[in-house]
Amino acid sequence: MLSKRFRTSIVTAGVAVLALGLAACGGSDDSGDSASGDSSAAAAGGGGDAIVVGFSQVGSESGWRAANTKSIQDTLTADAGFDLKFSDAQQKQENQIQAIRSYIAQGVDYIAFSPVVESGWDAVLEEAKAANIPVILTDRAVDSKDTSLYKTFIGSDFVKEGERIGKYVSDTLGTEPINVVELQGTTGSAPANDRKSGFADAIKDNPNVKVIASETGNFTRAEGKTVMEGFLQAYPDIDVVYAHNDDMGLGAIEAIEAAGKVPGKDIKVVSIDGVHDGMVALSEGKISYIVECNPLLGPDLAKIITTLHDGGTVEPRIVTEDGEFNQEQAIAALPDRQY
Ligand code: GYE
Repeated sequence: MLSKRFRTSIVTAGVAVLALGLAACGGSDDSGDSASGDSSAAAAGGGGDAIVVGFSQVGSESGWRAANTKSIQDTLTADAGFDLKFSDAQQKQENQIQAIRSYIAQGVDYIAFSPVVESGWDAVLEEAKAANIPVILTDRAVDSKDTSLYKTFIGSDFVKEGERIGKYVSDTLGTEPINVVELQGTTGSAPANDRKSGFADAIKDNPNVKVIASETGNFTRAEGKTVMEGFLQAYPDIDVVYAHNDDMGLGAIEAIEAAGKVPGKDIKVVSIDGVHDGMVALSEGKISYIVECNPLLGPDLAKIITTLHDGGTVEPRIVTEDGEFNQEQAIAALPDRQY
């Protein structure tokens, strides 16, 4: 019961943050230029014309990504007034750059994308700006210094996610000396960089918690399993696996079981996301703790685009709210989970 109330308040808070983000800047000017207005063909029509949105997705590496894609495709529909062009970059930056260039060439009204890595976007974003096509970052950040290259960045605070899981590890598991291995997300991606640094920061004052190895598993179950197999061979004394997402944690569980050990007992697993399979593993005690990362960004993205289309402006950073779960809370939450 308690956990249900907790969830409700999180959802409410998430909506409030977004509402504030959109409403607070109705008349004000963010650092962007006037790109949202005149160049878009659909804006001139006044009614009826679909808003053309080009969306470049990272790939289909995880359960989180599948839920995120579904949310975007289910929301930006023809019925809702959108013409969505969607492409999957298969975790390759060059594919995303190519997709964005093609959206620019097609003269779409808006470009949205979830950047696979943080760096290397300035040139293509400048091309979008020169073509007067507003860009919206969803889920992951870019490290571009010129923030006028995009209208807003909507998504979770990944540093905070890393801190929250680090606090759990330090406070709950780190009451005695523990050896931690870390499965990092895609190298150079915002969630991998931030979840690593947030975690490191949260455990730094606890001398019991030692990270003995840290490698990328590229956010996939298969690579999480392979990297964990290597860790198990190299280190006989692993106490905790910190996986940057549930899928890599689930891969690690397969490796732990194949090595004849019991996940949740011999080796504890903690992860980030809260996707269905992760929550099931948590409810079974195979994962010990999950910090949530909400993938359902479609409705917020639609709201941002319609706000811009109506001539409004949006906050440059919109943070989605996330919960966290132990076993009991996972059991209570599972029946109502949307992903
Ligand atoms: O945690 C992971 C996915 O960018 C927040 O990407 C997203 C991450 C998510 O592959 O499962």
